[in-house]
Amino acid sequence: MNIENYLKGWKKKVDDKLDEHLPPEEEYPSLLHKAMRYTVLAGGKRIRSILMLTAYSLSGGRNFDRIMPVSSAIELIHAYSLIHDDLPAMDDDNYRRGILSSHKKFGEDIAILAGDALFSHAFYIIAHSNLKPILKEKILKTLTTNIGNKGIIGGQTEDVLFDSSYKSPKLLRYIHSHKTASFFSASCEIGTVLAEADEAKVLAARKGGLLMGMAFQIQDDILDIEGKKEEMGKEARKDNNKLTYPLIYGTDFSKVIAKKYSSLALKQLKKLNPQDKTFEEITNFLMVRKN
Ligand code: GRG
Repeated sequence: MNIENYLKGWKKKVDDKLDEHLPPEEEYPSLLHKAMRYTVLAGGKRIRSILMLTAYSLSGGRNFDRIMPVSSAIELIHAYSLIHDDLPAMDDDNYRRGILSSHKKFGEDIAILAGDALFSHAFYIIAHSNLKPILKEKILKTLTTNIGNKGIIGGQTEDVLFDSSYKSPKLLRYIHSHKTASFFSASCEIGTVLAEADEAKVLAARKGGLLMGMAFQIQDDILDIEGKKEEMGKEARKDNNKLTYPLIYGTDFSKVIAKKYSSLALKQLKKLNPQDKTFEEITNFLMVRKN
């Protein structure tokens, strides 16, 4: 299998569904809808969705049409977190996905509202999907556990509160596992839940996703140091006041740690389908990514 074609193929399907699920620009209030579509459709690897879809497929799921709304919901929540993360009160970033960040394009007021609207639209899409009620309930539990105070927002809170006089490895692990890895964990877990896989597989997906998310965020920290703006679609060297793996362990050792997390992730994710190599290929791809 050619992993780049695999990722491209899924990205196209995810993008098409997003286009369908987002309100049209002309619909009143038009500026809000323009801003919602602007960041979501600007690009993005769609990696969380692809992990969900891969976990679903490797756990025996076949009804992709039915579950695609969940991929849209995942991407809308992710885009919401990016828009809010870029705001001056957070990371204050001017660029995202190769274009001006939402608040630079539309102003802070509309960017905040677009983020909020994307967040609620994600749940609207799940609520209106054709999934069985029990599956809706299960995935909502997983999603809300991982994106709220016990997940992304908890991690983001410690990220913004970081004070350079307290460089603790334990705090670093808390920030990375919550700010980023919890959403990876939720995405993999949701794939297995939608495929109605057994508990052992659901647990393996949850653990494997978390470990993969750790590797991903460490790689993100390294890219901030070594990456190029044109390739990343956002400014580099923005993490100077952040608690990162390179800050505590240096760049070279951070690469070793990221590899270790990747191989631990793979050990778990392999349990969904031991013969299949897709997760191995995705993990390798993520380790050499340039954005
Ligand atoms: C929306 C739940 C929620 C929270 C709002 C602002 C905030 C609170 C959280 C920020 C969390 C955040 C943005 C973490 C960074 C994670 C990260 C590495 C983002 C980049 O993800 P990629 O590389 O981006 O997958 P693309 O553009 O490819 O989708």
